[in-house]
Amino acid sequence: MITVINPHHALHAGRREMFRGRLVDSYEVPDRLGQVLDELQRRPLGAVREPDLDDPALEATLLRVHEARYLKFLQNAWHDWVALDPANAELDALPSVWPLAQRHASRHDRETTNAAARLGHYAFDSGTPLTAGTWRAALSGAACAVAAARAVSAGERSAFALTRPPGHHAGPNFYGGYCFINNAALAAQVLREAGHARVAVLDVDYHHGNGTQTIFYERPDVLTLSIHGDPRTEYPFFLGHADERGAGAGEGCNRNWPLPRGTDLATWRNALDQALRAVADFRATALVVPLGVDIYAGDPIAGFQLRLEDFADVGSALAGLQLPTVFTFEGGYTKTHTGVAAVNLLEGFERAA
Ligand code: OKP
Ligand code: ZN
Repeated sequence: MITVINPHHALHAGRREMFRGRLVDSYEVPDRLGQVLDELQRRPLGAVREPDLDDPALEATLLRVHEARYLKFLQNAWHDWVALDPANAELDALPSVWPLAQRHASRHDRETTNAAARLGHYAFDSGTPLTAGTWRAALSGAACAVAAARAVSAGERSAFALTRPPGHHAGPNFYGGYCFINNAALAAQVLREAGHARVAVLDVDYHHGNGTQTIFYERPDVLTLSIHGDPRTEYPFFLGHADERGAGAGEGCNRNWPLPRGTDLATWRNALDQALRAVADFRATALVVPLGVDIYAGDPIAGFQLRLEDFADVGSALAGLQLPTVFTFEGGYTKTHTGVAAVNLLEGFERAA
């Protein structure tokens, strides 16, 4: 398995996020990636490369997944935030006002010119700090996902896009949940364009992959599956129910397995087996796995009960599909076990592949 690492990930280092009425220290910190890299150096799985950052094809791929207006917003958001008030340079950008969805309550077709208010047009939470280096870090991360997918379409059995910020909560025109650009969706899109007629995305992060689901909701060529904490009680709350099955041409091409807080390996594995069957029934020829290891029992912001020794079994079950596979690094927030959990899963995959 090759690993494509984001050399600029640390340019994105949010300081504080809003959580239930207070600003708390960011959970999504550069050390998360450092932990995975350290563990990969202890237990190597293959070559670790950097992506080509001036790949001329990257922009076209980005535009297949995200709206041009959204990407422009992201690219300029920090500059506009500081232009509003030079003192903002010392502060992470967080939204604090949103257009309402209720009937007649707000215009959605007009974008405010106030840079602070504009954040509310694109962000779905106030827990996702946007910083001076966010765009560069996220763009380099996108290059990692694209490079990993290209390697796999060129014949590698598997590749790991080791990048942050994560991506699975980012939609066609929205950010949130620490995510700005949807790396898993980019990987799926690249695999499609490389000739894989049907691609499956199987999201194992604790949190529903709402961004990925939204991006592909009406597409019949990408099957999106997510196993996650039940949105009735768990973030991101407003999507991820079992009855969301896709729409239009994509009807039947989305499946969700919401599970209660406290779910242990046995129940979680049962959902995984159903998801694996769905991938096989779809006759996917390539697989993308948004790899969130916040399903680990020790995670500080999640609620499943998988133990570190369970992760290898998850990896080997994924390998059982025998598909070219791209992993993208998503959640996982412990200060000490994020690397072990991730590499346990990847090693389990490699051993069984
Ligand atoms: C991103 B990914 C903690 C509140 C949780 C957002 C969680 C985003 C998870 N203070 N806020 O799916 O791991
Ligand atoms: Zn998560």
